Amino acid sequence: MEQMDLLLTGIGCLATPAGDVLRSGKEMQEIQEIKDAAIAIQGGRIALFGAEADVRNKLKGAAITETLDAGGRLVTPGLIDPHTHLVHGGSREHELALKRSGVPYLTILAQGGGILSTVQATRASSEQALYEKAYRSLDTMLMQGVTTVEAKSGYGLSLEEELKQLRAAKRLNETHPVDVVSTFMGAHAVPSEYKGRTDAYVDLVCAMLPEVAQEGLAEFCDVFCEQGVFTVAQSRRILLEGRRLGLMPKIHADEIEPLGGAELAGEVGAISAEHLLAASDEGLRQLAKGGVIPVLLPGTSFNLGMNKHARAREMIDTYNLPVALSTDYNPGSCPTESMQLIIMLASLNLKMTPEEILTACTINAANAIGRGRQIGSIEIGKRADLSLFDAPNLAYLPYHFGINHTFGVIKNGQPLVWDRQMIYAQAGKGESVS
Ligand code: IZC
Ligand code: ZN
Repeated sequence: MEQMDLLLTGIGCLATPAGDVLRSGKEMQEIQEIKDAAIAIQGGRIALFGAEADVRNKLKGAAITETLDAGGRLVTPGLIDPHTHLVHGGSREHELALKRSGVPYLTILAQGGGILSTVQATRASSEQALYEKAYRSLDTMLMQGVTTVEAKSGYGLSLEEELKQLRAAKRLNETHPVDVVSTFMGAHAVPSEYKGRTDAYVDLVCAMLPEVAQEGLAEFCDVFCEQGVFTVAQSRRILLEGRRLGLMPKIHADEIEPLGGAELAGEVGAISAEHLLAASDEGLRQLAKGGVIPVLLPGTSFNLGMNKHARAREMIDTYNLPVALSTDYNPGSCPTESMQLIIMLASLNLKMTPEEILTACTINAANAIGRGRQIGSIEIGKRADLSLFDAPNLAYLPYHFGINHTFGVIKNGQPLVWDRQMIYAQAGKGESVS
């Protein structure tokens, strides 16, 4: 312990999942809480943490480059958002009145709006414009305490246009301090030029996969398996072909209709299955059997005005599943970058406890994007990704709602946000947008 880059002192409450690996069922409730704590960081990683008196004792004689006082605040692992449609052109507020008058999400899509409206706007945007728009969203996420996000393509729906979105995401990962993990989702909708010829479009998606894989532009392959979009058989074809080429399957499953997406997730060994509002009992059993992580998106059901919610309590209590949470940030069904809103909705509508919610937004979210060994908990050797909240304890986050609690964010040991101000211009990975 001869030298430390950063010592974070004065932590009123340090809260982290108690284990550094995926947490299932009852384990989700197990949170390690340390009062009056400190964290020592070296080389971007957590070197030491615990009660401040103990940490200081162990550091006796060590040179400490910088010390920051957390001022008695709550410190958690950096939040992780494992399901977003980050990179896209335009917005869809023109559909708001239609939506509020009761026209269903899938009807708007079938009429050529919804996702297809964003496809038009994305195709009309340059890679640079997509990059700049998403960069600002990443800033918003960072200010919410988020340090890693997953980003899906799926608004290009042709090889070139999908690659454009994926390249923008790759550059975001290289230049924005928030880490961006990419998913190819060519099977997000059937583009209008393939209307009525879904199987031909599935052929095209399968033909896109080799280039996506060879260029290393995505780690995962996702499909919107839903009534009127892609069937279970079509989804299976795409996910298996992706898997063969090294892209791990993910699936938008049983969001609106119980098609059997959850069962398919278990069958193909998907890393995660998303939404699951309509998943059957058998589907939930197959998730548990296949080791699939259910990623729940309560912002989407909230914003679509659905009075139905994913069965989080049963998933945790009965099926012993490792639930994760995410925003689903997208311009249609969930236009918000706010993980803190999701934390509130997970409490209100999914009846998850504050401890389960933290687990779902950190270690389980990390595992849903294949990063469970590097991030998602405060453990010696893990990356020093930390969020500081103006809150006395964990339960305060879902309790005091509608505001941003984030006081500070540390990423790879670098303070990016402090005293509610973005300070990362000097600390970022490289170039900034302007
Ligand atoms: O743009 O509507 N559900 N895909 C599946 C979405 C929502 C995103 C969108
Ligand atoms: Zn989605």
